Amino acid sequence: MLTHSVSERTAHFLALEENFGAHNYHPLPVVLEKGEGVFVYDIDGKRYYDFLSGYSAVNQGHCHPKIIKALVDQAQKLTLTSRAFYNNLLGSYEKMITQLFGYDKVLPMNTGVEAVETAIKLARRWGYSNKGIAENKARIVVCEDNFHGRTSTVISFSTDPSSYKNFGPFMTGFDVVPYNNLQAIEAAFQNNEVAAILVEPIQGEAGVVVPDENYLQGIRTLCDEYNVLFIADEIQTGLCRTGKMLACDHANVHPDILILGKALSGGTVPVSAVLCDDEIMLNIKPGEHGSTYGGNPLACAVAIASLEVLQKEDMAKNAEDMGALLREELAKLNSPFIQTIRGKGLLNAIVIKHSNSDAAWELCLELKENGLLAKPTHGDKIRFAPPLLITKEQILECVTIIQQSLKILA
Ligand code: IF1
Repeated sequence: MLTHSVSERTAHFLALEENFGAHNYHPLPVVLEKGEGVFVYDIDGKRYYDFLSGYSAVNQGHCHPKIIKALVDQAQKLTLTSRAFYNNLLGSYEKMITQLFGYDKVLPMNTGVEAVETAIKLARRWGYSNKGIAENKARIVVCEDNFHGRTSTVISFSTDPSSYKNFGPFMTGFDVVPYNNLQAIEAAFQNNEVAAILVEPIQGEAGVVVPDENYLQGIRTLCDEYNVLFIADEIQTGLCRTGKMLACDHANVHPDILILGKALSGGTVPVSAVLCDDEIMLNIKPGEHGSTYGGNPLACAVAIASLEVLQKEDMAKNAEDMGALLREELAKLNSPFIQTIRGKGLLNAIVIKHSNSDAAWELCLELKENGLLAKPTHGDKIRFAPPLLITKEQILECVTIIQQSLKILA
């Protein structure tokens, strides 16, 4: 077993979090102090490539100057009005994001899971008001190995015991089907109490599971046939991460409800959004849903800048090209320890093959020593998801770091 020592300063910060913070994470032993573009720097000034990007919240790169400028300028004017009053940014942000994604309206929230909860309420409300489902009978189809957040409702339909065990009792009204299986969805849709299906276009937490080419189009077709709403959770896959503005764009599919989060704020403050057309959105009347910070002017300023940066710097194209290069170069390593390389754009993962169940963790410790930060998901998978402005030279340097680090598994 390798022992990776840490500096005294690092040990000091690890101890603070150990002693005074909840133990709801098991972070890599590195203490970060600064971020800029694809790089983060620890408290000893060491530089790392960030291959996690805040779980895809930092698509635009750490502290993107245009996003930070928008944040700082607005922070000195007005940060929060509450929705009891109007503000001068919300309407223009709403116009921009609805026209960009092709929906009538947006409901602004903060964290991703709040947007997922909002989408669930909108779908149920539509089920009762528009589809005629009996009160409290609406069902929503979800997929095995889903990850949509950590509130009590959302973990109610998780299939991962580490997300739901001993957090019951659970919310009812959800039917679980295997991912990437259209027959299972059609079977679930035979129940006319089904109001919607909630799905990740690519399953992120499950280890970047990319479905068959026809999957999303198949869901769209089934939803049209059975009058079921298609809810796409693009919180992790959206905003250029997979090589298109939305992962659904690869399949030319338009969901009925689109959920965005994470990179909508470029990693500054929590900003999420639920987009859909009037037929669905206007079922929620004044006073029936909301949030203290939802749609605050600071969030609007940052979201406008974050969306502008993604478009002006054509980050989808770069994600497409650099992702293809990354997967190609990883394959060329022909490593006996890499079982699978998979992903789309710059949302990628490798599956480690090794007799030691800690191999992925050990590899991540070695990657850290060599200047690249990544973290295992579900034991043997390591997500490789750098900020979308990474260059070809940087990708090649990172592949060399990965190649060098794999040697510790021998
Ligand atoms: C953690 C995972 C990733 C998400 C999708 C909704 C949410 C997320 C597709 C909720 C959030 C985050 C949560 C964070 C780690 C990270 C994560 F490992 F948990 F699953 F990215 F894969 N839908 N994902 O990925 O958004 O409320 O967090 O803003 O909980 O450890 P949130």
